[in-house]
Amino acid sequence: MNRIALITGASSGIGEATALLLAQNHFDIIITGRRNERLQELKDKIQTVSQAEILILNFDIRNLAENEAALNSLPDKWKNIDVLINNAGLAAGFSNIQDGVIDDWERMIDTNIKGLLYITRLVSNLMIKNGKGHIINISSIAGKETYPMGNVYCASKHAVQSLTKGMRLDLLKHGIKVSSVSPGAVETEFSVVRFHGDTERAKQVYNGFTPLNAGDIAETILFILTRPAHVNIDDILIMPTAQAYSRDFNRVQ
Ligand code: NDP
Ligand code: 8X3
Repeated sequence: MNRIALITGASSGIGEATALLLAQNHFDIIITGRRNERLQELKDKIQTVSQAEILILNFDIRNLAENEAALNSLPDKWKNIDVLINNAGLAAGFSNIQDGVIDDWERMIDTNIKGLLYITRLVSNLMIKNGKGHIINISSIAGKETYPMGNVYCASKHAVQSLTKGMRLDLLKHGIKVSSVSPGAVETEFSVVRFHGDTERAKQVYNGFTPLNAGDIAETILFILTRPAHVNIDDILIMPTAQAYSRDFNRVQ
């Protein structure tokens, strides 16, 4: 019997690659995000490569009422969520603290921290009722180090690290596993979003070295999910070979 995974932010990047991989590894999947057409395309793609059942929940994770309505809309069978992958997130902007754009700050805090909390509260209650579960939070090297002009994004990912520990402690007595994955540079739509659609600037982030790709993170998540029942992977820090610190790269010019 397939396990059920709910992946937030499955319409691109790490979330999309994870949905594809888990669907080929005995999971039925709830895919979520704001771009419904992307989710529909992903569902169609998955169904050409696997027998997995896919359910789309199309909502903005920043909105508590939308989170509640989406989870309440689940048919009973889909409420047996075994795995929650808290992946939806973004960096918006790259500026010194004194020049920060308030709307960018709010989008990062509302998505990366508050959205993650909203859905975790809802799904962890279902997991407690079901007596099992595993939550994987997608953190970042930015959750372990703070780099110049990364201020609010780094703070939001430090919050994810702290919340991972908080969840692990509070859910311990319920037998629910909690893990985090902390990647360095992964080439997805992340930098295009960070630079507000400036694709040229986004490309420069990955100039001269081979970044991680979304599939690398999906494989790491699958590894975490396929450990025996008595093993909890608390955190994995995964970096490109050519990146040793958040701003230290071995670039070939
Ligand atoms: P992408 O931009 O490719 O994907 C981000 C996903 O998050 C999209 O599916 C997007 O869906 C979803 N999302 C963003 N805002 C919302 C929202 N308000 N409501 C619902 N869904 C939302 O980037 P990545 O795949 O790289 O990012 C995934 C996670 O990985 C993020 O948490 C990011 O911080 C983290 N990360 C990324 C790294 C990288 O270098 N790329 C490195 C370390 C961590 P939609 O727009 O359709 O709503
Ligand atoms: C994304 C990686 O280094 O741009 O979390 O913050 S970084």
